[in-house]
Amino acid sequence: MSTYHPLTIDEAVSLARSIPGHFPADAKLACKEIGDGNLNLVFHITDQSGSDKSIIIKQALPYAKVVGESWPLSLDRARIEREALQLQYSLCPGLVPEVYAFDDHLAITVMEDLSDHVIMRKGLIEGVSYPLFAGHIGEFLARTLFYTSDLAMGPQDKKEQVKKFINPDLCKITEDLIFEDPYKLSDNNNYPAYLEDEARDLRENAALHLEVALLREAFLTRTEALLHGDLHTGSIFATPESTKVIDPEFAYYGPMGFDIGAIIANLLLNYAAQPGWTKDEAARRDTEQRLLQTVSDIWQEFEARFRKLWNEEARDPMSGAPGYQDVYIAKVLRDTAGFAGCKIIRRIVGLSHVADIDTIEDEQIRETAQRKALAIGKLLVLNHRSIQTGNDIVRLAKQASQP
Ligand code: SR1
Ligand code: MG
Repeated sequence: MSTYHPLTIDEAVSLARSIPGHFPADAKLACKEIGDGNLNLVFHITDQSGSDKSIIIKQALPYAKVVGESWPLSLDRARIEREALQLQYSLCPGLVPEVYAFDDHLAITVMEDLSDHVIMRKGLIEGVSYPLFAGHIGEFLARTLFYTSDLAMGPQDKKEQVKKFINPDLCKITEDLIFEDPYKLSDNNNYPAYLEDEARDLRENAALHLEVALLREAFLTRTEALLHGDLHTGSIFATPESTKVIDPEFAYYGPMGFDIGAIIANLLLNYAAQPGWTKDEAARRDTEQRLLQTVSDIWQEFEARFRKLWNEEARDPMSGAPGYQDVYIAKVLRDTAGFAGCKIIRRIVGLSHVADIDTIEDEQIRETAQRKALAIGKLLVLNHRSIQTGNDIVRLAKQASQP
């Protein structure tokens, strides 16, 4: 049995060589550690002798890289991530990388290299448009959420699956960074002095605290489906034609709207950041409109597919009860809006930000984008319980953007 230690570059190359049937025996392998996330090492291994074969080896570190060894994290998250990837691949093979091998003792997953794709956050910042994205992510969300829920699984099998995806360390990160820290004084928070008025409002706004408490309760208690758990645009590799969802290390059983809200939040963060990236006013308005349309399309694509799966595949004996589907979907939509709001707020004042906003060079434009994002986030959280259509989310985003 291998004992856990962070792999060296040479060890990563040997491991790559040992994967049956992947690289030719005489391959000249090159390896780079390319992890730019918060929690893991990522080795990119390529064959320099012309076979065009390549792989990714991802290894969990026993602590959060972004903070250091003072923030320990369980290595079991690598097993959880790998099992979630395999399950998601079985449900959506075109939308998830293939797992080739793994070693749970070393907290390692060997998987398909997607470097012909670009991290979607980077693509969006560069102005790339993704016309097929709403359909792709709607498909991913509908299938992964439906097939892992009580609607599609027998209650016994589902509970067995819930056990496998208990993920306390990673859930604690979410609980702290999304549902707690932004609403109190915390060393984890990170925002410029000029946003102190906004931060104070987040700490003192009682109406906001009630809505966040309700959303937090849903996150803590509702085992609706196996979530990706961190579905932001940095967890998606994309081209205009293709979408691949990666990094489900935060996977756990929770409320469906948490995943849908995550992706919508990140599109809205990019929307708020547009004045920093698209200088021509007409082009900027087009891009903003396209982003808002994508938000609305994602909900529609999800809802249409989820309803179809429900009508054709549901095994829950009560799933045909008149009105049940509509009530269920209305709840998922309200959660989607509320979680989207929470996720926007944390990316402005919390520990971990987004490049869409933080890398805007002009401080005045950056500040305006931050304030716009916070206004959108707060409106979504405060109004989430009265959201009735996907377009209501877009309406609130536009309303928050009025000067
Ligand atoms: C300490 S980890 C900070 C953030 O990075 C991940 O992508 C999650 O969003 C987490 O909240
Ligand atoms: Mg990640």
